[in-house]
Amino acid sequence: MNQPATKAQIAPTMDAPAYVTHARLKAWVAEVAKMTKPDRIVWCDGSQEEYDRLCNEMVAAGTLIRLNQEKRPGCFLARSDPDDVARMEDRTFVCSKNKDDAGPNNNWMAPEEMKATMSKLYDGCMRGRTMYVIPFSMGPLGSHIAHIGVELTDSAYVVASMRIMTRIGSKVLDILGADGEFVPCLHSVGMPLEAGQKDIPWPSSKEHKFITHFPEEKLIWSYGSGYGGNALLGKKCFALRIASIMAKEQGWLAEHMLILGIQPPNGKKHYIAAAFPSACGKTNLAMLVPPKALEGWKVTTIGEDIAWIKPGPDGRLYAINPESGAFGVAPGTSVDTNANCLAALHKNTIFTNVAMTDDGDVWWEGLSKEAPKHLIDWTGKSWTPDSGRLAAHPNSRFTVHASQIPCMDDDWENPAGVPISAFLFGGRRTTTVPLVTEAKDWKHGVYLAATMASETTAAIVGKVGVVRRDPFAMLPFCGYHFGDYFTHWLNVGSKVKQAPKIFAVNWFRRDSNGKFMWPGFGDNMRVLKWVVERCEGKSGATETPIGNMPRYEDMEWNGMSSFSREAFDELTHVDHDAWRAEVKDHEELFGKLQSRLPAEMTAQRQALEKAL
Ligand code: O2Y
Ligand code: MN
Repeated sequence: MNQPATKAQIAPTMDAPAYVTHARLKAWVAEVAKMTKPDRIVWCDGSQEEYDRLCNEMVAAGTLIRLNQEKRPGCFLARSDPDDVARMEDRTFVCSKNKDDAGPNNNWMAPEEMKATMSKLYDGCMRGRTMYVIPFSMGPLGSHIAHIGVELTDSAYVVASMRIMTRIGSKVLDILGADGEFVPCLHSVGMPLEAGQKDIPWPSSKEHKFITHFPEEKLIWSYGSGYGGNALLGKKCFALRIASIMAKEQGWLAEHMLILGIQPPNGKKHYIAAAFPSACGKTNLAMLVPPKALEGWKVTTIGEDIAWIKPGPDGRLYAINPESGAFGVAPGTSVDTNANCLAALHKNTIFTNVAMTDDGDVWWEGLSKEAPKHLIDWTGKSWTPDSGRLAAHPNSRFTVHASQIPCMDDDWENPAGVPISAFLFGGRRTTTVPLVTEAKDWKHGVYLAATMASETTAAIVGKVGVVRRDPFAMLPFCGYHFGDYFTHWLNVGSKVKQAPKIFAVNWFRRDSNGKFMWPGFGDNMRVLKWVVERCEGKSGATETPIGNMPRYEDMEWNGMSSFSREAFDELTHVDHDAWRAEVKDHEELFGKLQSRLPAEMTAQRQALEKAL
């Protein structure tokens, strides 16, 4: 007997809008819909109307809270599930056909096995929900350095965030045409709604979480989390893990780097790309305000998290920011630490897991010296300063469009990219690593970057404050074997005509009392000035076993005259015993990568050992 179909039984329309001409894309969307069984499919056009409609729907559903529109026009607050607050490195996999290709730096599972496991989870996972199709461009539309992806997701929060973080919608389909290349990205929060089941503000699977990459197919599958890099698949999954593989195959670089412009007074502008592990103040450095005493020096921002870098026709390396927004850590952001960023957050910003004031504004630790007398904390509970817990989650975030950041460089959307003069590599190191070291040459620079380490922070799930080797700040993001990655960097340097200079920095060294030895923030400009002058062959340095370093007289001390020569000597001191232990640790890292470690890295290590 024929039963009347319930809503949940009605097959979603498989038909793409008439303007979609890409047969492979339409077939993939239909195939995913058949597996995930959404109630409806929405092709995102990327318009303001669409964004507003989704935000209104999310407010009605309790996913977003509209903030005080006088204080923060166009701003919203999202509170995630308390178990879904950060990237999950232990649930992130690179599923290459050959296990060795993923390297010891990645979790691995055979692609068929992972697909079998996840296909079961995906089966019917979008029941009761909408599947959104988000065509997106990583990089300025039509740039020869940019690449296109399409994300299928059942999260409206992801759509709204992707519209800030990337260029999305119909204009991307125009570029894709009928048969352009795109990276397919599938995401589900992993919580189907059975007939009549009420939704919750932040759906995410309690039991199963996977963030997976298939290098040979250039395919991304993510399941179970709605948060940040786990769900906005253009960011870490595509722009770093998959793009790093594409970059190796095609002869370019996809890096975890900010890009900033430095304009000396009456001088030529230089662009510097800088790699730092998660939550090491990258956003602050990218938007640095130079101290008043360095009059005439200007800093502008191209990007604050990721750089795609390709060789240009003149033999230099050119970089774009593949993103169009910032998904930055809120705690610690203040008018003192990052005035540019704070200014950007006054409108059209999605805040996630920060605290809310009684008048519908936002607050987080570090925003003001004194906390408000009463707040609603990131979990939605009443909070007072004596509550004994943080009001904002330490990994709470803002999502803001780059165009709102006052210090964006005029060329931040230049499709040709900007030429890179220097690479900086930095970590959070309490001891041993001096303020700044210049590599002797490209190969030595690759060694410095390959052996960098940092103390872990709240950006990832796990232990905080543990020193871990984080080569190129890419440990969680390199989509293939680190040994091959070092080889790729060595190759790029040998091919370009004008390789950028390479520097290592550490803003976080402490003295024997545990006090930071360097003020950081705006005063980092003094280091950048020395870097730029070294690029121009203008400033001096002294040679040490670990590289070239500025002498006291090579640095600009105007406005900071109380910083003594002795303090600088301590900050740049090379403790040979500590460095010998450091080299042992390099050896341990290299031991893990032995099967594919380029001989040059061993040669560099031996040379350093000898010099010490
Ligand atoms: O992606 C997340 O969920 C948080 S981690 C993050 C966010 C923005 C930029 N960088 C990072 C990072 O971990 O490096
Ligand atoms: Mn990052």
